[in-house]
Amino acid sequence: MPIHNAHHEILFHRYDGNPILTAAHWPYPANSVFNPGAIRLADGTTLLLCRVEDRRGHSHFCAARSADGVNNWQIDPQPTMAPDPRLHPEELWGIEDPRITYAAELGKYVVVYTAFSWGGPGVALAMTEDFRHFERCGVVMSPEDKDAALLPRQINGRWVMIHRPSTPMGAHVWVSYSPDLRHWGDHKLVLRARRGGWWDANKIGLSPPLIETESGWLMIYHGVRTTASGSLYRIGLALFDLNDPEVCLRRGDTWVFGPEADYEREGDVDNVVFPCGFTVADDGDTLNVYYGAADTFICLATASIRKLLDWLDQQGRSDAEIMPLAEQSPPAL
Ligand code: BMA
Repeated sequence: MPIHNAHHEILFHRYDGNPILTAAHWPYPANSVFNPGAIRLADGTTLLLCRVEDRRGHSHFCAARSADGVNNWQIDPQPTMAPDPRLHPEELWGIEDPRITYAAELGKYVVVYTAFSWGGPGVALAMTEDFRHFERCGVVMSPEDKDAALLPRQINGRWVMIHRPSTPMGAHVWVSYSPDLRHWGDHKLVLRARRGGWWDANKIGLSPPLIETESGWLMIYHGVRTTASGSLYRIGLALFDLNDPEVCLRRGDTWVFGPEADYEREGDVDNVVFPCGFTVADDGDTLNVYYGAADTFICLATASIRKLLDWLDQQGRSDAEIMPLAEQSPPAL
């Protein structure tokens, strides 16, 4: 018996062969593989920088390469980037959830990831040209902060980072700027978690890096709903001004992708879909979204960028329309 009501537009299509990568594929012992960063290399190869969790509970990164982004993954025989707590104490309990951006101005890939330190999870940054050697810049956003990615180019002479600090006021999405990728400032809150019963109440975060489109920077973000039986991680959409990523042009009210398949419903952490990477196919419109399912598997879903933008155009509202509602205080007792 089908359990999911289909009276909503289906924007993301799961690949039939999901999950595409599991710990069973790994050439060395691993507990789980999930939340991969993704990028297409110059020769068209898709590279996934997979988060691999070992049986201590600590994560590292391992690269998997495929010509078509779906099959025949060549997995590095050893960890590609392992935590290095001796030189980088911030990586004491592992490195997690990489987001990759190609910075053409530098001719380098920039990997922004969560470094799990004694002080909590913070945002760290490393650069690479080949996904074999990594130049670490250390912590760029101190704990507690995660879900960060760099924009692919400078805006008005500054690098731009989207990230998600957590405070007692909730976990919201911020933007920060840097002249050199090392010193960050001019922090601004750009997308607030809603409150109350919303699917994206209290805690949201960037999922993959922002996607540059004609209409603006398309953001795929996750919202976390806390329920009596745990958290539900779902995905929503927002759009930001191309020249000023502080300006939210549209935001959808409903989630567009959430845990439904068995491999998303059940795993080490049930009911999680968590994309950290995307690639765009040669047609310039098909988005391949790589996501962690239930903190256990790596899966693929596709979407049309045009349809996502159309949906935001029709169903989305501007920040000014949404936020007064989110700001409403609870009624006085
Ligand atoms: C988030 C991140 C993700 C993880 C998710 C669900 O806070 O830590 O790495 O996939 O929780 O456990």
